[in-house]
Amino acid sequence: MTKTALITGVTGQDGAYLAELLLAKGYDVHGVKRRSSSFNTARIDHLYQDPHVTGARLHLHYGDMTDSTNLIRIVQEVKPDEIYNLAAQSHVQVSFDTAEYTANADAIGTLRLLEALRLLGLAETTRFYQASTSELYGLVQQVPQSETTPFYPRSPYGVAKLYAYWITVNYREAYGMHASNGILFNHESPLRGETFVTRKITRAVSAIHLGLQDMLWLGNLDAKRDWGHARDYVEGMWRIVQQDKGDDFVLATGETNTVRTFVELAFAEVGITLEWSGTGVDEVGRCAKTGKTLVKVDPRYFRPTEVELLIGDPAKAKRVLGWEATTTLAELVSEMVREDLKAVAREAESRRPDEERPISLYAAKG
Ligand code: NDP
Ligand code: GDR
Repeated sequence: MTKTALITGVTGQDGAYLAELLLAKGYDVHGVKRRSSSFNTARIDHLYQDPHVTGARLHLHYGDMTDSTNLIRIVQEVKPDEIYNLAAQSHVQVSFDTAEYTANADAIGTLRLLEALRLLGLAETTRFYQASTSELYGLVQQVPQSETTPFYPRSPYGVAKLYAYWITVNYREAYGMHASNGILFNHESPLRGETFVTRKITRAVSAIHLGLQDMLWLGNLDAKRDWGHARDYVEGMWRIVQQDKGDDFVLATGETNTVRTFVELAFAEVGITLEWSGTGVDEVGRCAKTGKTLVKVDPRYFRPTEVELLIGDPAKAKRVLGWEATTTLAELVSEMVREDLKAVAREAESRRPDEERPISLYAAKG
């Protein structure tokens, strides 16, 4: 029997990897995408199948997590065996500027989907996966962080995701739903959004190497993150949903590194060794060979409240799901820089000869 999955957030990093995985497993995949004034399907264009040709297995629906009737209609039409709720305003810093919207999409949006399942009589048949996050841990209580570590979110994003986490647990307990939380630590890839720190770094390193950008501006270099590869993590999501019962799992590598280390590894990929001097907002990273300043700190990227240290304990996932992260940080950085060298070069080629626009507009953003 062909299984049907519905993915909200299919146009995002994880949505793209998950859609690819589920299609390879023979699923019919339905994705929710937002209407946008410019194309927003670049990450899944390679998976797109002409709906006029019979046998197409990827189907896209316009929708939004803030629109209850839209979500009810999509769930009614698709009647999925599995829902992967990945849609979210997922940028922590942006959530301080758009706190209400973030709560609406990330917290109440999750409730809307769960309620749609109840209203449509699908609560006992459709399995539900919630994209929970290590941002729930926030202010350090204990490390490494596991399924039993207390939560203390530090941003409107983290607080919205806390609601989504608990409403998922509550619907599992109240209505016997097969509903699960994947508490995923940071996972990255060449498809990562350009304003998250890893991709901002690998794009900037590529543009600097190609002579298209002078400098990389960053915020807190001391923050520590447990970084894995998105491809590994979507496999974990699928395994969580295949369990006999809904449950909550941490997916992480179990290793942590500073933003500074990520920057060093990325520059090393293009043959540049960095030397650091100064502290706090005066810290700079220079090319050891030429002395040229390549990295500076801009306090605009500091967060009102920061999550300083994340390191996950994936023991339960290993024991129950047989899941383990397979990509080292060095491999991840290397793949991201290699792909960005190609992407940035392509972008540079496509510019008009007279165009002054900097290659990396992201240098000045998130
Ligand atoms: P992205 O930001 O890359 O993707 C988010 C997706 O959600 C995009 O498809 C986006 O659409 C969509 N979206 C945003 N707002 C809405 C809305 N109101 N209605 C419908 N769709 C919406 O995130 P990731 O792929 O990295 O993450 C997937 C999920 O996992 C998110 O919920 C995130 O919070 C969570 N998470 C991510 C982690 C990570 O390290 N990547 C770690 C832990 C949790 P559009 O393309 O149009 O913007
Ligand atoms: P995060 O990811 O907040 O962990 O959330 P992000 O890459 O944005 O930040 C990681 C750390 O790097 C520091 N930092 C900077 N961050 C950004 N974006 N830009 C900068 O210039 C910069 N300089 C330093 C940040 O302060 C932070 O400490 C991600 C998202 O995918 C969430 O949706 C997800 O839930 C969590 O990971 C797990």
